[in-house]
Amino acid sequence: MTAHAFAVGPGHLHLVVADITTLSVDAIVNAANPSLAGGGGVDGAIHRAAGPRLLAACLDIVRGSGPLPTGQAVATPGFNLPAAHVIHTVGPIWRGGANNEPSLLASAYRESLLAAQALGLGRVAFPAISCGVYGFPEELAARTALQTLRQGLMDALVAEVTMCLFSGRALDAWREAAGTVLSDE
Ligand code: AR6
Repeated sequence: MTAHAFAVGPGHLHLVVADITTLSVDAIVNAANPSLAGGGGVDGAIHRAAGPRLLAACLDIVRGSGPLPTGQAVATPGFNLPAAHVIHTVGPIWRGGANNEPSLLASAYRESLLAAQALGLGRVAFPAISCGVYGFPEELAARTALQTLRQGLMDALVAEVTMCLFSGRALDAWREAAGTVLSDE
């Protein structure tokens, strides 16, 4: 597994290339949609690996509280995953950039960190939210995410964040953004 580590305030941020469903962290973040009913991409992979109890837990949440708004986050158990918890968040669909997309993406990261903090979870892994089907440009997503994660680590919301990328090309883009947003360990 390729890994790059950065010290950020009292915590650490790692960039890795991996399948997020294999990571043994306290929580993995799911790039979901408001229905929490599963889907393609990383959402589909997480539901397959966690097993059917994850969908049941998600549907319970939507029955109780309604669809999850873009930029918000909610936690469930991880069921069959090595991660104990899944934090479901909804990133923005890219519609050209003039529709609040960067601040909604920042909110998805920040709210996920706050959900982890509320459960006392120290180690959280994120996929590149909105960078697949939702079409967010990778370089802008990386800068926005890393600035938000940097602030969350400085605020000690969690101790360790892993950005779990899915290709060498994505890793290159995130490394370049990290060079401007973070400082090397
Ligand atoms: N591990 C880590 N990253 C992954 C994995 C994996 N197993 N699989 C895909 N990725 P996407 P979005 C990367 O489309 O853009 C779903 O249908 C992928 O390469 O999963 O937020 C939901 O239900 C990309 O970089 O999420 C929503 O409807 C990143 O994960 C919608 O897609 C995100 O791609 C959400 O779209």
